[in-house]
Amino acid sequence: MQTELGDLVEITTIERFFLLGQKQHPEATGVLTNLLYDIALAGKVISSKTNRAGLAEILGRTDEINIQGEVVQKLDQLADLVMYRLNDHTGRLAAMASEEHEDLLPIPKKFPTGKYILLFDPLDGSSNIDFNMPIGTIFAVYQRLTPSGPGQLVDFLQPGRKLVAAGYILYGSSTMLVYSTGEGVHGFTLDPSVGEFLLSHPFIRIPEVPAYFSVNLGYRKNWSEGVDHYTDYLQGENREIKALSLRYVGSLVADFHRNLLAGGVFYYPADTIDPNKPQGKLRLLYEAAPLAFLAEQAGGYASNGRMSILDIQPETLHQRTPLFVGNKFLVEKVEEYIRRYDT
Ligand code: FDP
Repeated sequence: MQTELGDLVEITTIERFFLLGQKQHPEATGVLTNLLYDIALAGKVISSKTNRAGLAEILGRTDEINIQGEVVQKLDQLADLVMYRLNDHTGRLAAMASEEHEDLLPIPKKFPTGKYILLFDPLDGSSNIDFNMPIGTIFAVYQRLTPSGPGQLVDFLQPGRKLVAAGYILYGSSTMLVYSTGEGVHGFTLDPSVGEFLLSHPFIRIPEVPAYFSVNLGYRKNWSEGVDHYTDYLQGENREIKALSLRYVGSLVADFHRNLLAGGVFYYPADTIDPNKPQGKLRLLYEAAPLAFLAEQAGGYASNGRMSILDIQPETLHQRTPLFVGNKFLVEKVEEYIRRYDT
């Protein structure tokens, strides 16, 4: 009995943890804390829908094509709507942007606007949905730049350095929420029996000795010389490092999460596959910047091969970028290779 009570005392819910964080900042108004809690709630709703996807017969494709030219999954639409609806009326946001929509998502006129803006990729890795593999939601929060009224495009075109908070919810063998507000990276696991995220991974640091590299090797012949040589380096060919093991789920959140906990590097380089996508596939604002923020907070680094992802000034809402993210020395190494081999 005593042990059970002892265990209970050790339990830190996500709400309690957010509040503890807020207390460190006497100037805080609680708006960000509540916004994070709204996002966590959206994560719980999406998690429950994701787990029941097969049962509820909501798997499968719709006929719609999104602005990235990809077929929209039903679960994508659902996650997108949940994120929007749980955040549209709270008065905490000036506007939102979703990877699924070409334009900004305004706050309905009947609701007040607030001081933050939220970007999200509602269901990343959605080509994995039909195969019961991990998928995730990525989110990014910035302070608005315009003084008041509905949020404008300029509020969204901010470099990752300006992020106030970022994180993801991973729907895997368990559901986890991992986030940072610039004071370390913290992970919570959803306990389905109590319906709450509980602190399971406080102050995550990327292990110094990396274990994995994660990349779609199937595209190798379409990469630059620098990235090709870098891949040899990761495989220990010049004996500078011990060969890393390859793991690639093809779900960015899952691949990132594994390397965050085990050490390693994920990359999706520029390639020559599609002349319309010379910068690779991933989006700067919805995917690369929030994960770069988390990586740096965990002692790692993210680059586009030439500069820090967090220093890139976005020009458009949906711009793409090559991404190399993980252990700092591994990501700096690719910058070295690209400088040496790619003009
Ligand atoms: P998906 O198309 O399944 O949504 O950016 C989307 C993403 O998945 C990432 O989650 C993933 O890392 C990447 O694309 C996988 O792309 P490839 O299939 O080209 O490897």
